[in-house]
Amino acid sequence: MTRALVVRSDACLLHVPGAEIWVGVRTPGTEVAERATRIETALRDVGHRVVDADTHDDDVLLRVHDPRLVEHLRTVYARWVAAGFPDDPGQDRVVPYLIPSAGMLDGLPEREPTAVHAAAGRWCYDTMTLVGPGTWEAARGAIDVTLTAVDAVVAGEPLAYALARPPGHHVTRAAYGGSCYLNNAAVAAQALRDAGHDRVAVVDIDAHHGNGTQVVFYDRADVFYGSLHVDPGAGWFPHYAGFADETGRGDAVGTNRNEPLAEGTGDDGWLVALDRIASAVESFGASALVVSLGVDAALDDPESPLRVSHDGYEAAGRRLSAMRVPTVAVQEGGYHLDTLGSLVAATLRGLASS
Ligand code: SP5
Ligand code: ZN
Repeated sequence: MTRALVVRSDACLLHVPGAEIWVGVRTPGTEVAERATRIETALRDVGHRVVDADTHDDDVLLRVHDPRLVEHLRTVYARWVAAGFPDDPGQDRVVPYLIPSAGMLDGLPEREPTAVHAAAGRWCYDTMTLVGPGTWEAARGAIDVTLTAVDAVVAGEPLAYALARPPGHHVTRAAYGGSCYLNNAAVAAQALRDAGHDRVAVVDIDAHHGNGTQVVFYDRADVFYGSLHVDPGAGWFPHYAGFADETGRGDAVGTNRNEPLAEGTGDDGWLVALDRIASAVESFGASALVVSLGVDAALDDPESPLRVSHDGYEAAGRRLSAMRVPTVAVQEGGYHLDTLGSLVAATLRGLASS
């Protein structure tokens, strides 16, 4: 079997979500550090080469994200602590209480709020994505992991896997959420563009629609985004994006492709949808590929109902490897600790097959 280059970082373990506030209830966080250690162990066990990330500057990051979002994430936890929230009212994580909606503002300018508890909702769109003491270091470390994987592919490696954590595909240019803080896959795609690939594709096989990556590139005819995911119209996160009629804007119409899938779809339907996306990418003519590799579509995953098997993930990897373009796979979701390592290994086995 061909080995992939796996890039990891200790920094990615520093984010401890602590909790997710769901419908107002504090529930245990699902995007835990053990996800990354389980995946790393599984990939070492099957003989992949594992390297530590190199540090990278903010250049590509600031081409994908609003600099104010990046500055907010860099500083908000210290501001939260300085304002005393861990003691009064007893909240040790940054969590919004007011998120300004388009309807609230009705065209008024979106101001920069003075209070940190208001700023918490200026840049975050849900209550599930808390910021704690190591969140910034981990999210920024995931960018270093991702850019190191891109460097390897640009230097001639056919397949590099970024063991990025926290994940990223729900982050837009200026708003984070969905257990994500910085959009690793979007940064990978932009870095591949900057390295001279004229057309880059992102194929997102996470169970959820990557609304962040979609909108980052929605007006861009040079980056194709394709996703298969559980139908947001059937009541699934991210609820407001991921519909089949979202195809891109302006001269980018046709460079966005969504395949929303019914609950319980299983391997066959999932792979047919992936094949449609892969064929669209081949017509687009991408010379480099980013795979948003979430394994939460799997049978046992607690966060989605798509019921995809290990064989399904391996077959998905094979279909994508048949494109025969340099590939950066970036970790997204996947929450069932006992199987997510073997699911990632199965996908990489497929991705490394041609
Ligand atoms: C990267 C990724 O896979 N993000 C997925 C975020 C979707 N979270 C939606 C959560 C919906 C409510 N789940 C209840 C769990 C309560 N802890
Ligand atoms: Zn997901």
